Amino acid sequence: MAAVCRMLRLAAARYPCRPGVFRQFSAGPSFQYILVERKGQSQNVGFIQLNRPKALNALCDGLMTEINRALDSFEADPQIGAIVITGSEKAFAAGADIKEMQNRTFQECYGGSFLAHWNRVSTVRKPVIAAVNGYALGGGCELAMMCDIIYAGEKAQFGQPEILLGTIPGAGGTQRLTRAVGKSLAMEMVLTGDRINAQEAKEAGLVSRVYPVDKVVDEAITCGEKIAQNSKLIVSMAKEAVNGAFELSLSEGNRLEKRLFHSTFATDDRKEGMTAFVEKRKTNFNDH
Ligand code: CO8
Repeated sequence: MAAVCRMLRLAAARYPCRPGVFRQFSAGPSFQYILVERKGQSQNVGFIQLNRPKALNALCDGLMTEINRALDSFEADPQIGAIVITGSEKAFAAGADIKEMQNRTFQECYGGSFLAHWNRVSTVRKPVIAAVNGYALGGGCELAMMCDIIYAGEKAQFGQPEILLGTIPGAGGTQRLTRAVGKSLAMEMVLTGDRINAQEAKEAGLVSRVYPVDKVVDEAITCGEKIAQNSKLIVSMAKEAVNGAFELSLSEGNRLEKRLFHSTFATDDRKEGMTAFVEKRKTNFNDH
């Protein structure tokens, strides 16, 4: 009995958010601003839907805290191989909550590191796919850009309109947008507040695919399932290597890639992948 108690204590310490994982998939609403489910035939895609329709999914502090909680749960869940974040057909997210920000002072923002926790999406080790319909503006566009892959519905609109509110993007908009679409278009969007549509976003490299409005979420889940079939361990390494391209010089990035590539040879899954190819059979990865 003592041994069982010890095991339970160890498990609780190792996976502190496991009870939350269970609750979020049960019928009880443990989230106020988002819907959280598992999707895909093997239930291996984590699904987060922003759910503040009256405010066009404006990103209030509570909503971002809930997204972070859901991400923590999916990150800790060994069954989940990819995560999809979406909004509604009208709005992915219309930006940070302007009503919540309206009366904030510089001292509160700076002193309290206002919205510092917004970064969590970009630190998840599992791949995150944004399925964007409707408005992705300000913080909404930044949220999409923190994801690894962006799929857009035909009527999606992307923009950084903060300049029209007398402020500037504050969650990576000036940095990630510029890297994605280049200086001229990023400057135009950030300085005028003008939006681009889905097709323009695709041509500029901000999104990888455009689908009919009612197909984009399913396509994002299908992409998540495809990723989740691969070794989760190796997928994380591949994601880390690609992200190195945004942080490092070419030689440092190539060195990181080579080290990660070498590291795959320490895994069961690399051996399994190559053996399965040679034996002309399907792979059976175990994420080790
Ligand atoms: N914040 C709060 N409420 C919002 C927001 C928002 N960003 N966007 C829309 N809403 C609310 C509206 O106030 C309205 O509520 P109500 O009915 O109570 O008045 C409801 O949503 C519906 O909006 P509209 O009536 O305006 O709907 P329309 O279809 O006419 O227009 C638009 C849709 C074009 C999307 C319009 O709502 C709009 O321009 N919204 C604001 C877009 C914007 O400026 N976004 C940027 C916000 S600033 C930001 O994101 C900074 C991020 C910095 C992060 C910093 C991290 C450290």
